[in-house]
Amino acid sequence: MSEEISNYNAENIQVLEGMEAVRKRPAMYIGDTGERGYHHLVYEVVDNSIDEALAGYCSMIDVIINPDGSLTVQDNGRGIPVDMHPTQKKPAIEVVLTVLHAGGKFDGSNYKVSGGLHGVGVSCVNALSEWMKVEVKRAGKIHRMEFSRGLVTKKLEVVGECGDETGTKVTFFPDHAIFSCRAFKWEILTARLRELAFLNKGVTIHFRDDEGEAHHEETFHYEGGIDEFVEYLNAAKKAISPVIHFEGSREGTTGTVQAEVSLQYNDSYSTLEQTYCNNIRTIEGGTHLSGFRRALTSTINKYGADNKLIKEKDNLTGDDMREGLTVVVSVKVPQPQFEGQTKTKLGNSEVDGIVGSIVSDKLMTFFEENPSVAKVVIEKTLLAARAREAARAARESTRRKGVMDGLSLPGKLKDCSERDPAKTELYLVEGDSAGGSASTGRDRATQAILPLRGKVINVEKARIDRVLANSEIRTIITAIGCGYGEEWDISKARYHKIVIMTDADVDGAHIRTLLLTFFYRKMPELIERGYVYLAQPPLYKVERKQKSEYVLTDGELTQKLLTLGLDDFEVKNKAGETLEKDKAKELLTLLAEIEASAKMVEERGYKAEELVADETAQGSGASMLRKQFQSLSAYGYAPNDWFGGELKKLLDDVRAHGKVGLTITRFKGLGEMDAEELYDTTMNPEKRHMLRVKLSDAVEADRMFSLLMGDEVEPRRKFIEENALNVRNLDF
Ligand code: 28F
Repeated sequence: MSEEISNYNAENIQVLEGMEAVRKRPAMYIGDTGERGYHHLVYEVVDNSIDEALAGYCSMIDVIINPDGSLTVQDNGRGIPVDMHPTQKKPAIEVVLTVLHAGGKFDGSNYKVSGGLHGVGVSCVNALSEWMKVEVKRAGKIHRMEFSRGLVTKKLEVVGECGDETGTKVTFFPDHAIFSCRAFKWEILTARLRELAFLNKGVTIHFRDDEGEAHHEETFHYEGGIDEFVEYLNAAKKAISPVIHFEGSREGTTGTVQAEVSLQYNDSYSTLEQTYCNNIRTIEGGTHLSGFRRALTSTINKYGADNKLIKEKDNLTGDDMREGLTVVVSVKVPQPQFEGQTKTKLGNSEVDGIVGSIVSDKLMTFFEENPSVAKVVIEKTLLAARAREAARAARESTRRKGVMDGLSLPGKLKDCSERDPAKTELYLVEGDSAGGSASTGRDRATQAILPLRGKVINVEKARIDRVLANSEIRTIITAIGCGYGEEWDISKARYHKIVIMTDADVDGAHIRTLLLTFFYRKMPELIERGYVYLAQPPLYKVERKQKSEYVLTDGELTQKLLTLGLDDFEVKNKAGETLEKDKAKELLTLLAEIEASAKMVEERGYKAEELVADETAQGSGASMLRKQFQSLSAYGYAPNDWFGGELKKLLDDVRAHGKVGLTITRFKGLGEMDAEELYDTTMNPEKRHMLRVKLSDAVEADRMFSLLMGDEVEPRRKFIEENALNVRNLDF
């Protein structure tokens, strides 16, 4: 008894209180207990390995999603010390893993951020994990400790020898009693691991997913660091300058401030600025960005004036100089101050001057040594300025004619009577006939209709003056009411829901994509605030004995018909045993999916049967088919039961049985529904299924739009080639 009591000394109570504090208010430490917080756990552990790499002791980091859903991070650093901690009277490894914020910077340079979301330390991950196992290789021995919800369940012990190998391995399983998220997502982790590899040149991060059936694997390693990051961001754009790289460091008030900038101009009209502090993405910008922008503007103006490329009257703006610019700014700041709504704005005022002086010195030198590049950049800037002036002139003149300003709305807008934008919705409807039905069927108090006749311009490839020359675009700008460019003011939005309503066919998809490109490139704040929606009109109407139902997608129709078809239908497995209802439904759904995959690979000129037989066949179609036939084996069936026709016949019979007594109408377009149907299925707030457009990852979104909408044909073809097979359209 006395032993236990003495164990509960001050340190242990501090640990207990710390763990308890984290588990009581987890969102305070990791942001939220949803998907973001769940993945934030991984970044906390990986950051320790990155710090060990920054200190120069680690070159390889492995991240593995394990089959049981736990996640392992392993590095080949020095290994967390296992000797007794001088003051805490327990091994250093236990201190690092159980005392809040105990990690800190190991080699004195305190770039690790404290407080807020960034750098809460691996002890928080421990507190929020159902279990955690840590293995350290150090001084020839393998040491291990285990924890549950932050508390020691297995004391430190030597479990083996490791020769001269060193490193740290942490495996953890998040506590599902705390998190609503249930699994790690490949796309989320790859985006951040790739970003970390770009930001820490030379580090190798190997990522493997052993849980999903897809068995993803990818290695990130960039000797070129953020230069390669800029190339990656510009992959689908046409470069018009080389990648220009600056770096330097200056003494700040809290230690050395390091700054690194890579930039490249491309022929697009958009600007991409990715800024980081201590590897943290500063989405809201801050003093490193303002320093960069100021230096870019002053250097271009100075070089342009000295070399007679710019005249006084050109009055160029910063925006003009950033048209077509992709830039990555990465600074390392001891004790950074994060401000702003989401604590992602760098506040240290001295960083502005430090970045500014590094960039202006080195950019001026670059221009002087590369006059042809300087000329290209300045000419592009001048064109941007002229286009901006032309747009402003056009706006002025139309304002004088009273067409564009808020007072007189475009004729074809069928506005609603409600004035509070929080209650009103604007439907951008493809075509006059659908526009007519929508206008007839709508709720006139809260729903406005704007029929779109012509094609919307592809803004990815057009400068501001040509964008505003497009009448559809002008009408949309006027209807929304926020103005444009320099005059943009989100508080003037006349609706807080802008709904894109197009046909479910290829033309509809194209118009929808053009509108999304316009909003993403020219009115991003509408998307950031969640004002933009996609209407989901039904694809089918299913009628049976005077009762009619609307079905949104092919997949849903498949499920409905399988349920109906299986009603009194006996399905057996290979061994001849009758399958109970939901097993039978699972099998038939699998057969429908196999049919769709086989059809898709055959459309691409492959023979499905050969792909399945050839273990080495690459490509998403082959791996999908192999996976599906693996699932089929659970029912005792083999591929030739499908290719031989037996299972295909079963699927056809169940389908036919499901359709008995049904009338299935496929809607070719919105115009085929009458006003009441269109309202009831797609606009009625009680029954509709609208999708809200949100930007999960700005880096990927920018790449996607330039890939799909940009000028470069080859990258687009490659992207579609790789991703087309993931498009699921179960034809029934
Ligand atoms: C998979 C996660 O956590 N790697 C880590 C080290 C290395 C040291 C360290 C970590 C010193 C006393 C605070 C080793 N030798 N990967 C990791 N690698 N922590 S975490 O030291 C902890 C500090 O407590 C380390 C010499 N100095 C530092």
